[in-house]
This record gives sequence, C-alpha cells and structure tokens, in this order.
Amino acid sequence: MPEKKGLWQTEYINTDYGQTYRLKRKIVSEKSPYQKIELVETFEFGKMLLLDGAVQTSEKDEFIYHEMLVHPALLTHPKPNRVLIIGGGDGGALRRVLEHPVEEAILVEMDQKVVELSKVYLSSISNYAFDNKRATIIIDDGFSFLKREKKKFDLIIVDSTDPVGKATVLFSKDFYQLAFSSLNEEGMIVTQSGSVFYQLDEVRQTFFNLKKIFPYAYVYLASVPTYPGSLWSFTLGSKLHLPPLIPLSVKKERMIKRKIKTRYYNLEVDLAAFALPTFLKEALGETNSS
Ligand code: AG3
Repeated sequence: MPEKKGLWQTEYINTDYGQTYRLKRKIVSEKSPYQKIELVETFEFGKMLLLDGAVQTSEKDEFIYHEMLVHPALLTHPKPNRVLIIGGGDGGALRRVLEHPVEEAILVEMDQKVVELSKVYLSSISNYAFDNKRATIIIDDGFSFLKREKKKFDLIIVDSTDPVGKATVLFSKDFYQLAFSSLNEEGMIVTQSGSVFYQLDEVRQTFFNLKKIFPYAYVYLASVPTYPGSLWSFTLGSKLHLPPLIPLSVKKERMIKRKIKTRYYNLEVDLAAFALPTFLKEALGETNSS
C-alpha cells in the first residue's frame, strides 16, 4: 500500500463513504449565490469541478458521462433541430450536442459563475462550445425558462447536480409535465439520475415520475469513475421513439453521416447500456429478470 501524503480532496456521499483525490493544487474556492464552487487539479483526473462538495466533472473521465448523456437520445432522433440543456454549465454536454447537425442548442444554467469559471479553467471539456454560433447561453432557472419558452424542442437534456437537494424540482412530475408539453411529437427528455448504489430511491422516483408522463421511459447506465460508486444512471423519457429498439444499423448510419467521433460511446455500448442488473430491474418494478 502506498503511503498517503500531500493534499487530498474528498467527496462524501453520505456519512459512511467518500471518494478521495490527491491534489496538485486548489485553483478556485468560492461561494456563489447558489452554491460552493471549487476547482482543483488532481493527480489522477486532471482538473475537476465540485459543487457543494460533489464532483461534477473531471478532465479525465468527462467524456464518459457527457457522451452517454447526449448521444443515445440524439442518435435515436432522425432529425434533431432544437435542443435544450438545463444545467451543464461546464459545456461538456453542449459540445457533444453541437457535434450533431442541430440548428440551435440552448443552455440554461442557473449559476453564471459556473459558466464563467468553466470557460477559463475547463476549456478542454467544453472545447469552446460556448462560442459556437448555434449555441445560446441563458442564465436562469430551468423550470422558469421552460414555463416562459413558447417554441418547442426535440430534446431536453437535464445535466443537473444530484437528484437531491436544490435540483429535486428538475426530477418532479410537474417538471416532466412541463417538459412533455415543450417537446415536439418525436421529442425526448434525458436526465442524469444519480448513483444506483447510493441514490437508488431517487433513481426509482425519477423513473416512476417520467413514466407517469411519457409513454416510454428507460433507465440506462454507464460507469463514471469520479461519481460515487461509479455506476451511474440516466433516465430517458420518449414520446414516440424507443431508443434501445432502433436498429444499430440505423444509429450507425446516423453516426457516420453526422461524423460523430467518440471515445466511450459506440453502438455495442449503447445496446449494453440499457441492460440492467437484476437488483435495479427489481427496484424499477420490472421483475422479469432472468
Ligand atoms: N452533472 C451530474 C453530476 C453528478 C455527480 N454527483 C456526485 N458527484 N455526487 C454533472 C455536470 C457535468 N456536466
């Protein structure tokens, strides 16, 4: 066992478990009107953004989360033109959305400071997506924005903090109802929905809430090393299309046509992501596991 020395940063998911990183340096630590924002540089994961002590993204593994948040839904849609991202102030999801031939991507982030700091310190994650002509950045609360917005979307992506605390409204039935009426008839919503080990109740609640509003709802998974417990859930609601049932050849054709380059996502991963372990199927009330 190597000896523990130097400066460390720990995320505590509850009173009994944490994930810890040795730091090269602390870059920023400040309070915005909404939350504590920290930027650190770790030895293992490069630069990392934390909000209220929870790791949001890191240079080394951001591609896993962002590709899996964006591509399964966007490759399911035959012609996505207008996409809304709620949260995602680091720009990693925006960058992946803009790889598709969308006409407009609107990012609504509540905390201006997160966007400002990400532009300065995390440009390797956003890859300058904020400057793209097809991108619009709005500083607002996602719920109020959607209430006001009249024009419909093809996809709504919720790239929020955990489904606990101040973000819970974005996982509510009321929010999904509003999202449903803000989507075109082929529309979809996809949300990060937390850790299947440490937030299983929240994953279930998200899935059940979505299922009450959307005709089709799916949970799918990816392993994100910097998120507590690694195994991370995404929940997708759809009006018409069934993402895991779109033939891989169709998704492949779209990937080639749209020139989507990935490091984690591929068609086999897409297929496998919708296969759920038995404990999760049972928690979601789908007990037909073999
Ligand atoms: N959004 C999801 C982060 C959840 C991580 N949770 C945690 N560490 N407890 C991240 C925003 C990235 N664009």
